[in-house]
Amino acid sequence: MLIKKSELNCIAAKPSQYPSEDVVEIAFAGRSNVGKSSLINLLLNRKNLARVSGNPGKTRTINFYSVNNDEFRVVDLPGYGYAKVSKSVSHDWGDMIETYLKTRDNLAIVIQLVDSRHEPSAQDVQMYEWLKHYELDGLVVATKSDKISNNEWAKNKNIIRKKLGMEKEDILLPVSSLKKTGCNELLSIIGELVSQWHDG
Ligand SMILES: Nc1nc2c(ncn2[C@@H]2O[C@H](COP(=O)(O)OP(=O)(O)O)[C@@H](O)[C@H]2O)c(=O)[nH]1
Ligand SMILES: [Mg+2]
Repeated sequence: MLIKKSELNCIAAKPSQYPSEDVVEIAFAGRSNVGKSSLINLLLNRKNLARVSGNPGKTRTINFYSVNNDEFRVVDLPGYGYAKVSKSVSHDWGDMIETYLKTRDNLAIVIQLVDSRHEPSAQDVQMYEWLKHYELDGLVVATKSDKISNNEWAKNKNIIRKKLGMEKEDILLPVSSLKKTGCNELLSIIGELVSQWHDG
């Protein structure tokens, strides 16, 4: 998959603000600070398309990016689990994500990000359960893989799979936005999904 062009398409807080459903969407979900913006910037080959946050928990919107003149969209879902937001705000985010998941006919998959160093949180588990429920699961990316050794990863990948309840055929892919590892694999999986979608 060659990324020739990417641009912000739309910022939405509610469904009436979503863009049209005629372009296939690949969404990214994960807790705040997991490295979602860094990964999107790297994949889309843009330094500052998605903002890398020194101020986690600020994004309360769903951001849609158009790639290759609407060949597909990348959708940045609000980060969850930031400790310093109130219960009600955190509830809004859950609502916002679930509303998107359940209403979006052009959504091919949600790529869930978890930190390669840690056991998934209760909210990570909840998120993966939603994805399974809406049949949008199957691809989990473990971020910041530069921060752990191969030995630790060998251990952590089993912990992550087990805690999320991933099926054998589900993919768990370690990536590092810092070292730029795992990104070509991820792009080729995305390319495959996008072409499957275009082939109907
Ligand atoms: N070491 C390392 N740090 C990363 C990586 N990806 C993101 N970070 C750092 O993690 C923090 C959160 O990243 P950001 O992309 O804003 O996360 P988001 O809140 O999920 O969008 C920033 O300080 C990034 O520089 C990575 O692959 N390796
Ligand atoms: Mg972000």
